[in-house]
Amino acid sequence: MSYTQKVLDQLVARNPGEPEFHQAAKEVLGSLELVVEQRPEIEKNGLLERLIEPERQIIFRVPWVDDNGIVRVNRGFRVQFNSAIGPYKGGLRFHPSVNLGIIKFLGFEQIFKNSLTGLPIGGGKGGSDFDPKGKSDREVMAFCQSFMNELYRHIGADVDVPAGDIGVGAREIGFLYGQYKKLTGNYESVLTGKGIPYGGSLARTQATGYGLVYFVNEMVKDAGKSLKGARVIVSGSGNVAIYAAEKVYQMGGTPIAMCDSTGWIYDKDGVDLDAVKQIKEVQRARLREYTSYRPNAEYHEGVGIWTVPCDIALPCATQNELHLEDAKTLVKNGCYAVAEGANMPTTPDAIDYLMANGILYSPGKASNAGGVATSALEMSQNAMRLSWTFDEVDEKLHGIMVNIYENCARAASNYGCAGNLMAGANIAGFEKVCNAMLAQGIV
Ligand code: NDP
Ligand code: 2IT
Repeated sequence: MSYTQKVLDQLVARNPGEPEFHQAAKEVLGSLELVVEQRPEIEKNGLLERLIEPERQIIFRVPWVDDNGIVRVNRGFRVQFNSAIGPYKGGLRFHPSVNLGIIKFLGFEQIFKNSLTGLPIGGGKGGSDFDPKGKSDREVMAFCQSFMNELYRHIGADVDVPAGDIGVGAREIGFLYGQYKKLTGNYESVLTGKGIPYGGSLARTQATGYGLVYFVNEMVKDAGKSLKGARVIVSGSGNVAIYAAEKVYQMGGTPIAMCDSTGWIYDKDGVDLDAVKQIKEVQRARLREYTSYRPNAEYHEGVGIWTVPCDIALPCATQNELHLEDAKTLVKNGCYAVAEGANMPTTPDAIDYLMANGILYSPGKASNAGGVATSALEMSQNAMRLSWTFDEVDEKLHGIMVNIYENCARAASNYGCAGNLMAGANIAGFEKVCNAMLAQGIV
């Protein structure tokens, strides 16, 4: 049995009930077969066994009081996965589906993503099963303060720097930051995605979505295609989806469908992003409101967004949202590229199908890395006590995404699987972490 398979079997046996973590690990280790064959020092140093085991996992109680005076208790997580190349870095997710396995899959992916950015950040992730939907601002603040009452002792500007993810945006980061400062008295770069008046970076809000489309631009250009005139499905309607759709317009394409967790819209003339921002960012309402802004658009309850014929599909909502049947429908309808804005949105059998049918495919750890890369730029600006203009940050982001694309494409060619960006991303992301771990000894 191969070394990677042995490590994977151990992982599954020792981490029962964590299917998303198994899925993420299987994909990465599957891509590393050739690398470990060529470099025996990896097995000799137990490197993969160490890589798949988080350095530290913190699980804590988060009690808070709701607007009716009822005591509520949620569970908080922070998984500090790997600090070989820098302080732990990764978002916080607040969603009722959050559990340890989900946070571990996200933290594991984050190791390789952060490495791909070329910046000195390690991998971590955290969150809670708290559901911000339908909560008042006061309830969200009470929750965030209680969450930070425990988290603060585990994080720090040079230790671990959380940020946003699903359910955690500028509002939550503000409450978390205020409580951290209250508890420690330190005004430091302990969170990213902060508001502009208190140390946030311009273009961080846009960064994941914009970065995704910069990446797609490189990928389709290499295949002799263009975003100009492309009809694009962007699933989700949160932070990543909105700014991916905005950049698609800027590059000459048209986003025609978006969704939330209750339904999807199809607007054949192009989605009205001002309406989507108003509904999702300002009102925090459901996307079904969209037809009151655009009466000619369609709204459908439930799943089905992938049935809309398109040239390019950008899954930007959540894990395992694009299944084999969806992949078949996309291919049948003439879609030629699928690029992930979300983390692990495409199921493994759907990825296989897309690649087998010659569809351009990019994994989230490469194409959505612009968000965390810009978080690292926020850390740099904070450390220097200055702030760059929007254009300065955006230009750096663009350069980083072009680099990531080139590095993934090159790694794939070097290992005999040209065009396979999934393998390329896993290998290129792994190499830097691997070399740092080897240099630092058995720790
Ligand atoms: P948001 O909370 O801003 O938005 C999430 C969006 O996805 C919402 O529209 C939400 O709908 C929708 N959604 C969530 N679950 C489902 C579901 N089961 N089916 C359909 N739609 C769903 O989160 P982000 O935009 O920040 O994150 C989206 C994805 O991108 C996640 O996978 C995240 O890990 C990843 N990511 C985020 C980065 C960032 O910088 N924010 C960076 C890199 C990756 P509803 O409004 O109904 O909840
Ligand atoms: O998945 C991700 O890369 C994020 N949610 C962003 C993490 C960050 O630290 O900006």
